[in-house]
Amino acid sequence: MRIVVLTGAGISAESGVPTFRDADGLWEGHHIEDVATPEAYLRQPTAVQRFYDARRAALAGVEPNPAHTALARLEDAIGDDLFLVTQNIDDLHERGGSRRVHHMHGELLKALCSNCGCRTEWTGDLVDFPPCPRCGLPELRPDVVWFGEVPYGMDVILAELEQAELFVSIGTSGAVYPAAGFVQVARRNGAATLELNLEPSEGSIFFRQARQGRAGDLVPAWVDEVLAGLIA
Ligand code: BV8
Ligand code: ZN
Repeated sequence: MRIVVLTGAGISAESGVPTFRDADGLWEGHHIEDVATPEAYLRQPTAVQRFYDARRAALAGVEPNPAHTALARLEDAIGDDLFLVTQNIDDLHERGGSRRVHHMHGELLKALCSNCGCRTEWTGDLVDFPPCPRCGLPELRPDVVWFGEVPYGMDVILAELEQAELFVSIGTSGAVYPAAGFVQVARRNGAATLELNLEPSEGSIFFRQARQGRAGDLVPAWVDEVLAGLIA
């Protein structure tokens, strides 16, 4: 069975990564949508770099939780029949053991050069605008997709959604597009749909099945069911 799993900030909440809903979506009094935009970066590059430097540094203090490791177990069992796409820019899926993770909104641990397009692993700060390892210009920005920018690999994601027999959404509020529209694409292609979330999301009505609770409980239980089904 081909399964597409979409995750959001809720899957990392129990690891201690704040969700966008937490703190009412504010960062230092800024609406996140105001900080996470190309316009904000042009207007106040240092503030935006500090926003991401703080989130990058915080990764050292968090660990994957049972929801992350359960998805890695599922990948071990069904291999490429699982397509894991995340809106999260943290590295907890990979540290939880997942090998194939599609970061549609980018990754905190990568830097992108606005001048030459070079993409490089990055663990430190960018607020001092260090030189790009390829072109040498101080044009490195966080390798994340800001509001108004095109998410990464939409063609790959849409192709996977077209072949999915089951679409599962975990820990997302369904407030941000195009991710919030994936359930409709999957349904149009005849897939079964399941939402695992603390509360009904904005798109909950589009899911055939929805279970409320903490991802750390719901995801391992759901994966056990799937694996049992495989054995049955
Ligand atoms: C684009 C990276 C064109 C940076 C992010 C008007 C109508 C519709 C759309 C738009 C519109 N105006 C503008 C748009 C488009 C815009 C958009 O959707 N805006 C919203 C605000 C209306 N989208 C864009 O700009 C996108 N680009 O559209 O380009 C295009 C389109 C299609 C094809 C080609 C081109 C780009 C959007 C990406 C922006 N970057 N992140 C960064 O991280 O700083 S978005 C960011 O916010 C996240 O990545 C994520 O996507 C979103 C936050 O949502 P969630 O992850 O769901 O988190 P949230 O806190 O909201 O919810 C957490 C959920 O978990 C809750 O439901 C909670 O109940 C649950 N939960 C909590 N704890 C637990 C739990 N569940 C289980 N267990 C728990 N323990
Ligand atoms: Zn460069």
